[in-house]
Amino acid sequence: MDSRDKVLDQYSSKLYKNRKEHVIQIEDGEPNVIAADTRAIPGIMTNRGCCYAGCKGVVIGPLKDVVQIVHGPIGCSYYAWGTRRNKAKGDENTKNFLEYCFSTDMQETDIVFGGEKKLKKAIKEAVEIFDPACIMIASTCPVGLIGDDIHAVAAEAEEMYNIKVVAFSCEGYKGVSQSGGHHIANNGLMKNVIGTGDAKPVKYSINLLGEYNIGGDGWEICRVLKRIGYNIVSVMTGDGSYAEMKNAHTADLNLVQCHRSINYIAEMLKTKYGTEWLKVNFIGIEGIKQSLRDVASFFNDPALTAKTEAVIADEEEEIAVGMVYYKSMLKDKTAAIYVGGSRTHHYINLLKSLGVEVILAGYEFAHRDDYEGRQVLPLKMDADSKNIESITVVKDPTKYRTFHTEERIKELKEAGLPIESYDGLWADIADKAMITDDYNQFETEAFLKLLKPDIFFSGIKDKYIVQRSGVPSRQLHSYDYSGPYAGFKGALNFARDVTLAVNTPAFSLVQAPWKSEPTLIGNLGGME
Ligand code: CFM
Repeated sequence: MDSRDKVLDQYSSKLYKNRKEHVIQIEDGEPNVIAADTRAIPGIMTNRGCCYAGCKGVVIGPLKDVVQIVHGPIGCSYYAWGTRRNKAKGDENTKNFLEYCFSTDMQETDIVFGGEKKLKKAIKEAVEIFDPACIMIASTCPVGLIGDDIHAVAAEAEEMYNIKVVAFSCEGYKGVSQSGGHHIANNGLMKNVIGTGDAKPVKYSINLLGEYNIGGDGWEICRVLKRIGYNIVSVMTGDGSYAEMKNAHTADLNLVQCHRSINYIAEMLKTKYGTEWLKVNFIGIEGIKQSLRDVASFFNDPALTAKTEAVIADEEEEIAVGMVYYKSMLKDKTAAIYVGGSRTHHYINLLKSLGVEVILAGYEFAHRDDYEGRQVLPLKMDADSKNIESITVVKDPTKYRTFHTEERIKELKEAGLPIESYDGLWADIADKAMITDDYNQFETEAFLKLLKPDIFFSGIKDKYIVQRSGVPSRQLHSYDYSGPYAGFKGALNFARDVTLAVNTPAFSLVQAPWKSEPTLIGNLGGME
């Protein structure tokens, strides 16, 4: 029996039928179809978050100059407060509200009699105290259940205070994971923010999409892009702002880092404003180099191309000695990576360049296109995906502008530039790797025992369980207070952290408690 069967065999037949579609072992050259973006099974400890987490926590959360009011009981706000390391800095022109936690603190009486009054009061207070240019409202489960009309409240407040007020109906129960919240956030930003600014286009301008500045990743990527000579119009949304995002439609090109959370905006920007998008990966040396070269090929200016090569050579040289050392310390190691919907793929490349092979990988909430590539699109709609609003945009009559002609784009695509394309995880995962979609605690532990990776990359939920069983772990959602991990310098930070984790003697001294102690103690009928 192989590892996959050994794990799945422990399920009841009903569970087996469901999970067998979500757990596959990669076979080189095979289509490798996987089931994804379906409901988690009640009772199974899934690692997913909710729709509100995807909207407020992930996509709109990092917008620093926006007062974000969570309309719901206080627990939802507290949970979202400062738990994701999306760093941001304010300056003399940009306010930064990220350290605050705004909530309407709904109580039972509000649930019974309605919470709109409380929301209006919260907006009034926020305007009086903080004077923001934009307020965003994110609703949590009870709001959807009792039917507060947050959109009407937003429209009224917008008029009353003459500021932008955008409401997101991202109740936690919508959709099957936080992925639905990404989509709702993308729609809201597209309808209400992007395209409302009046800045003029600047030369070689770029939006960086799906980069949330975890541990300072976005700052490091922008440093390199600016060194080459690009103008960053907006970053969506790490260290991002309402002020910048309004003018995102003026960029020449969109770079998509996290495909899962923001591909909707990338597509809509193309349709509405004519901006092409390129899939990039700024994690891992080969990925960064390829991405920078792809961007240079898009602009096709000899001076920019030469500067790209000079910056690559310079940045690479700076980290070369360190990378050789860390590579020697990590030779022939194996890893498992379980993250949300994008990072698993991004980090394979970086680990490969350090000589580490990923043998076990998983996503919490990715869709089939994140695994198999966008050629599987469009996917069949089911009841849950229909529950998430999907909007259609049309060409903007005045702001639509294309950088290249259609023929030129066709040529660039034929030359291999990933314009509007993404090959998914399968493009880089090793043959025989084990993949689990919507991974759960039971499978995590079972596969760790069987496959014994040298290091496990995941999040806070499983970190300590894994470490107690003797396998070192690094958090890939938050970077365990370290980072940045993106860009050239980030790769070196990552290599250092992984080397320290894998080579620390502590984990070889750990013995899982269940190996030496009984897991159940009790007595039966008075007998010991
Ligand atoms: Fe995109 Fe993200 Fe991720 Fe994600 Fe997330 Fe995240 Fe993630 Mo945690 S936007 S899909 S919803 S890269 S918060 S910064 S690390 S699960 S893999």
